[in-house]
Amino acid sequence: MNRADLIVGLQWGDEGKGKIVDMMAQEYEVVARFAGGHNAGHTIVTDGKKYALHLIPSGILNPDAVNIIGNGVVVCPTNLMKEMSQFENLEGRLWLSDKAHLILPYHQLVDQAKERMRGDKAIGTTGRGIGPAYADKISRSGHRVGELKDIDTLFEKILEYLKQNRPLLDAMGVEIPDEASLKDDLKRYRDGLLPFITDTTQMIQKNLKEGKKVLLEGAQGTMLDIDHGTYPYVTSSNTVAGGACTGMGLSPKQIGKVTGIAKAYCTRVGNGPFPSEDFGADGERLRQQGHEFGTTTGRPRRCGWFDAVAIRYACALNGCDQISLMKLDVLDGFDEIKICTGYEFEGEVIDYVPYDLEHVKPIYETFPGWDKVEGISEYDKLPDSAKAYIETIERVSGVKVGIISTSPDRNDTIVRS
Ligand code: 2SA
Ligand code: MG
Repeated sequence: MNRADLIVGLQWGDEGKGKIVDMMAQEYEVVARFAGGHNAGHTIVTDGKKYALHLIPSGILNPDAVNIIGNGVVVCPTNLMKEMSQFENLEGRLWLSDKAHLILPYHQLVDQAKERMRGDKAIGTTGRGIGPAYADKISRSGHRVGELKDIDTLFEKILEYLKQNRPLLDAMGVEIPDEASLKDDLKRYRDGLLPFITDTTQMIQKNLKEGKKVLLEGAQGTMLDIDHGTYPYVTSSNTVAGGACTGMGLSPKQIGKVTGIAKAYCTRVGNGPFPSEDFGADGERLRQQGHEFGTTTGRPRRCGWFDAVAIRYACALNGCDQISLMKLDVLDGFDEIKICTGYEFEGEVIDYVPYDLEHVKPIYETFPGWDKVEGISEYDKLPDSAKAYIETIERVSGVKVGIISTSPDRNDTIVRS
């Protein structure tokens, strides 16, 4: 029996998972998503053509790979179908779990209404209906992809749901879509998605048994995990390695090599604690040099220094075998580079992530910078100061930095054996 390799984000998302997943997807026969929804996203450019991926796994660009959207994902049919329209001949190459939950039009409206009601305490969600769809799943009033097989029954169930929730929806100012358009939507979803719906739990188990190479593609990052992240400023799913088991139908023993993706500095979109955020010129420079604007919503990302305390925590939670350090070239030209190696919390120095990350103060170690690492693809060619930086990350996290990226280009990647 083979085991499935896993890629997870170690920070607040946008670590650059896309580049590594895209590179690795070429070598795998099955690529699967296990959590999140179309709040995730990256753009892949191949042969001069640009593809925007939010829900479809990156293996779609490998003509020999099978792609699975697992049960732990929340699926907005409209967005999935739009994404699918970028590709031809998807039948047999893309599968959608019958147990995945649907994001229906009212979920997005509820997401946005709740954010408005929170005012300056807003989470800063992507406004895609992710939270409300997961909330319905957990409170056992959600609807699953498999229900699209019988849309008359699904239609009745949704009407009943809307009836029961009407007072709440009215209070939030959510306008419920009319019945005729709801019925049309459901027909559209069924016609577009039915050929792709299957029991993906059986499928993944069978693939592993047959010795196929399986890659699991995480979304967002560890610090956005519903349990282990900076709650309530998190997304609504388990983004950590454990989420790959529940969100795919795998046992912990079926997880193979775990690669944690981390950016050489730190970013976050949306609100919530971010101890090593830099509000000054350095933060602005990271944003400009790193083009730190969200791919899904275009929002400018908050920027700051590498947080080694958070990385150590993330490596432990995910069982990382290696770190893939991304965007090292963005630090090119800085005179000094900082790493947060501890927190000051309630008058004490701590080296772990506490319950309340809002009130910690970062403690930094400062390193000399370097001129340029952009485009370097051999470890030995890195400047000594860059090596010292990487080795500090290894020392603090206790995990080897096995991959280093020095530009968006696939070729500009250092793979250490
Ligand atoms: P939501 O919409 O309920 O999930 O929002 C809750 C919080 O989660 C944050 N969030 C994200 N932060 C960074 N990147 C995200 N997606 C990446 C992208 C994809 C990736 O490039 O768009 O790296 O996997 C993402 N999705 C959700 C959001 O800002 C809120 O703080
Ligand atoms: Mg991204």
